[in-house]
Amino acid sequence: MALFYPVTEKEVTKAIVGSFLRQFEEYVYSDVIIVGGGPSGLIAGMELGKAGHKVLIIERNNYLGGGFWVGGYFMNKLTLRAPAQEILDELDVPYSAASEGLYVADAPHACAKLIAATCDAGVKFLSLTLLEDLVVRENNRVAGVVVNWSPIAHLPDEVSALDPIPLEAKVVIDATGHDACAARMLERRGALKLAGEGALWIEKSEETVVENTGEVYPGLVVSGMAVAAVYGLPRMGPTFGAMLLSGKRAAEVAKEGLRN
Ligand code: 48F
Repeated sequence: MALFYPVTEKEVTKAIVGSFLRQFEEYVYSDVIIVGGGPSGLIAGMELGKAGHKVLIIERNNYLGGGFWVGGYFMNKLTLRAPAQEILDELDVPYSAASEGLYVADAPHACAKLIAATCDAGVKFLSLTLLEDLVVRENNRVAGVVVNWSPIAHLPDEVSALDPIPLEAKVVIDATGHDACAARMLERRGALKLAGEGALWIEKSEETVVENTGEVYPGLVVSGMAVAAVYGLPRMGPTFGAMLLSGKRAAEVAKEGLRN
C-alpha cells in the first residue's frame, strides 16, 4: 500500500498549467497593479486587498520581499523607528526595543509574515515578470503595464526578441525601489523628470519619503524608495519604518484613484 494517492506526471503538469492560466486570464485586468514585491509594495497590496480590491503584484525575481529579508550589510535584523512598530504588531511579528523609539525584529520572520498577510488579503502575484513599459491611454493616463519574462534581460539579443504583453489596471503603483522603473519609463519619453536619490540621511529620508508618496503622473502612484528617486530625496539606508508607512499611504492614494 503506497503512502500517497496515485497521481501521474501529466495530471501534476495539467494542475499547474490550468490553475496558472485561469488566474492569469482573470488578472489581465486588475483594479491595481503593483510593480515590485518589496516591503512597500507588499504593504500597499495587503491594504488594498483587505479593502476588497483586485490586486496583482509583478515581481522580476522568483521570490518576494525585495530588501526586507536582510536589514543591512549581511545582517538579517530589521530596524524600525516608532510608530512603525505598530505595523509589526498588526502582522504579529515579535520585536524588541534597541533604544527609545527604535525597534529591532528578525528580518526572515517579518518578511515571511508580511508576504503571508499579503496573500491572506487575496493579492495575486506574477513572479519572474519584468516591467518593460507602461500602457498610457486617453488623457495621458497610465492604464496598465507591459511585461515580459524577466530572464530575457540576461539573454543575448538573438534570443531575446520576445514581444512583451500588456495588462490593464485602473491604477499602477511603482514600488520598484531605488530603480523607480515605472517612473523611468515616463522619463524616457520626456513625460516626467526624475531628480535621482540623494546621499544617505535616515531622519530626513523617512519623513520626506512618506510625505511625498502619491500620484506622480495620472494613474501612476509611487511608493517606497522609488519616491526618493523621483523627488531627489536622501536615501534611507538600513531602516524600514518609512517603507511600511509609505506602502500604507500609497494604498490610500490608490483607493482615492479607484473612487474617481
Ligand atoms: O527594493 P525593494 O525592497 O523596494 P522598497 O519596497 O523597499 C526598499 C528597501 O528594501 C531598502 C531601503 C529602505 O529601507 O533602502 O532598499 O521601496 O523592492 C523592490 C522590488 O521591485 C522589484 C525588485 O526585484 C524588488 O523585489 N523590481 C525592481 N524593478 C522591477 C521589479 C521591474 N522592472 N519589474 C519587476 N519587478
